[in-house]
Amino acid sequence: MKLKRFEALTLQEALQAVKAELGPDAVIVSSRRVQKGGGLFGLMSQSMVEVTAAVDQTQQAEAPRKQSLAALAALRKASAPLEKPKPAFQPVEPDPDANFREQLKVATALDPMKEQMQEMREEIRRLREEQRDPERVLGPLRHELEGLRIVVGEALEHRLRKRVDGLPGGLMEDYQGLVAHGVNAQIAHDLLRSIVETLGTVNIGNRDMVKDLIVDRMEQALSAPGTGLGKTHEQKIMMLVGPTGVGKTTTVAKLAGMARQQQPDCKTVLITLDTYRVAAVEQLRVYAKILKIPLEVAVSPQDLLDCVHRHEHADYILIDTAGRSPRDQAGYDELLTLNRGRLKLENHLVLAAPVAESGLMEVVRRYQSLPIHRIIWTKLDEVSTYGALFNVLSQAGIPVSFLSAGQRVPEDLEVATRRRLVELIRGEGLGIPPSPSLAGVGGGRQ
Ligand SMILES: Nc1nc2c(ncn2[C@@H]2O[C@H](COP(=O)(O)OP(=O)(O)OP(=O)(O)O)[C@@H](O)[C@H]2O)c(=O)[nH]1
Ligand SMILES: [Mg+2]
Repeated sequence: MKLKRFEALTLQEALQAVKAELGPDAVIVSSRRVQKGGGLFGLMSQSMVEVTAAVDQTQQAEAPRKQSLAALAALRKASAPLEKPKPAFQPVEPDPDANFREQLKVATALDPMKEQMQEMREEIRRLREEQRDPERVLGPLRHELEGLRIVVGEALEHRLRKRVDGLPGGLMEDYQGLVAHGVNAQIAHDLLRSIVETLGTVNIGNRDMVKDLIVDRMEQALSAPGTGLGKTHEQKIMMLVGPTGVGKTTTVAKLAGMARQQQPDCKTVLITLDTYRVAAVEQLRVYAKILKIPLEVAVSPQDLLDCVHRHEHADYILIDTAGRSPRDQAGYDELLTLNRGRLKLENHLVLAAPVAESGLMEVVRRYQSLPIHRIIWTKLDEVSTYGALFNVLSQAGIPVSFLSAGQRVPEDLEVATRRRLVELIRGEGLGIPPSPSLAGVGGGRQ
């Protein structure tokens, strides 16, 4: 067996060289692409094909004999009489080049596939390396994200600067503080702009003056406060209305408790109109029992009138109503009917602080024509910013009567003042002191 290596620019050329030197019986052992030459740093290197071929030397030694036999046969064929009849079946002469041609065909087909395989191997190697070192992939992504963050930050900053156009730099912090607490950007801007106009350029640098004026202006933007339970010589009939689950019944019980604590000589009566919800009456009955005050259940406007007449000497009549969605027209019409009757009702719309500002405004718009005399804010303990309250109140122009910040009955209720509201809106906290609740009623805080 003889082994020999051939190099050529193309595979075909290399195979021709193999055939010329080793004959058609040569077998291709391997073929591959190699870079050749190129001098310094391989700059001028060239891609070549390297073919290793083998041939059985005994066969090769027979080649000249085969050639002379073939030549003899050809001579015989030429000298044979022309008329010799052809046999019906002619044996096929073995083609000495067939094997070689077949090899050439296979090698030609394999050559591009080999290159593709090489590329795939390279890709797999690269992927494996990336897996081993994810930072190589994540690094550029991280840089891109950082770039985006900077661009978005700059765009926001630009918007903010445009919006606070006209505000001196010294008020920027106040502006951002109000907006961070949920005060509408436009409302905050208008408020601070009015302060700039009042203080002028001389006093705008005086932080104390600025702070006091912010508080003053915010208080002015809120309607005159409610009077709490404020004892009057007239009977006070307070009716709590509002969407479902906002804390109407709990607040009615808290109000009854507050009345009892603050004015022990006053007589309070509870009336519930909520006969829709299972256990609604029971819920209030428990509180009435603990507070030792009467509870009436009214099922119609006439019934309500009769109840009130029965308790004409009571100082406070607190009415609980069924929760109504702002889209419940029939329920709203019932409340309208009550208000058009002979009773002088003071309607307190109960709003829960966790509701989105748009939802709060929808409720206010819905109930406005009752009319709403006061707003009670509940669940203040469930949110951390109160800017939305300011937005709603300054648009609606309705005073706030009470603030509720917890489930404890009657403790978690306080009379609203404008100062207190502004404190809350400016982020100065709830600060309601903890105290024991009515024995186990109202689902007090754990
Ligand atoms: N965290 C917190 N929960 C409150 C507050 N006020 C009421 N709740 C709770 O809110 C839930 C609903 O209170 P309810 O008084 O039944 O509400 P409602 O408006 O009468 O409900 P409906 O009669 O079904 O419309 C209860 O679990 C109360 O304890 C509050 O200020 N803070
Ligand atoms: Mg209720």
